[in-house]
Amino acid sequence: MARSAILNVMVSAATKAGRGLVRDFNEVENLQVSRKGPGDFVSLADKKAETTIKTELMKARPGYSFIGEEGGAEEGTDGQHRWIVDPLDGTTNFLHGIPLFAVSIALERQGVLVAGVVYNPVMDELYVAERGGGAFLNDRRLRVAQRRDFDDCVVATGLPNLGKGEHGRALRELGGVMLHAAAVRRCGSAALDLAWTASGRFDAYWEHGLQSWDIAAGVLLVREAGGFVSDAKGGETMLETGSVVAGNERTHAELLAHLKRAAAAG
Ligand code: 2AM
Ligand code: CA
Repeated sequence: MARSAILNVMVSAATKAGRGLVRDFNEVENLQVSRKGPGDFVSLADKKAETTIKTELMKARPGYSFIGEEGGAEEGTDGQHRWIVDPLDGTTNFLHGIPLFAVSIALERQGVLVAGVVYNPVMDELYVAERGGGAFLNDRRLRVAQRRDFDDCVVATGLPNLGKGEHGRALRELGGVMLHAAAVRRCGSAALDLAWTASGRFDAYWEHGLQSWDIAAGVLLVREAGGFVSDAKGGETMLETGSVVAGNERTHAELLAHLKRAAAAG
């Protein structure tokens, strides 16, 4: 596939940051036994990755706005474009030596997602999408899963951590979906959950309580793989509400219906 110049910049930033994260990830294994634990080290790894990405992106497009998990928002002079960056999605996994984490970079133009990159550096899986240009995994074109029967479907979700989010709602929804899906998975990286939905590994996915940088790139990946993505009400406010529901036309609709039923039961 022919990548645009701007997508090449995003890929280069994501892979560079990803290589650094893998080096630090290998260190985390050694730190697990130390009294202080790897917490501080991980937040440093996170910040380093964001700096790498921001430097690369700002060098290529100095006027664009930037919002990243670590650095907060920065208003650019351009007024049209915004980078939405999560340098390390799946921080808890990273901290525990679980090799499921990713770099996520999205580009918005006038509020519309136009390019997205999700990179899993341990598996060396690079997911890219451009609006209208399709979604790809390491240059292979992606298509969401085509399963139609929900009882054949593997459905992914994310659950709120201790002290965060709405545990009751999560349990009600999980209970509702478990009655209908073949299996449920919970992997701990929203960016990868969406990338894996785009690639057809997951038939559908939902989660609440997310930030725009967790999902911006992944939302475009799913759409460009022919999938459907919405917020919890079927609307378009995923980045604002932090709720996301994704799948193919059919699994997305059925998952939404199960979630609405669970909400009504609450
Ligand atoms: P993070 O790893 O960058 O924190 C896990 O279910 C997903 O939720 C991850 O993508 C995680 O991103 C994201 N997330 C966002 N806000 C979170 C929070 N307050 N607590 C836990 N996970 C959060
Ligand atoms: Ca994140």
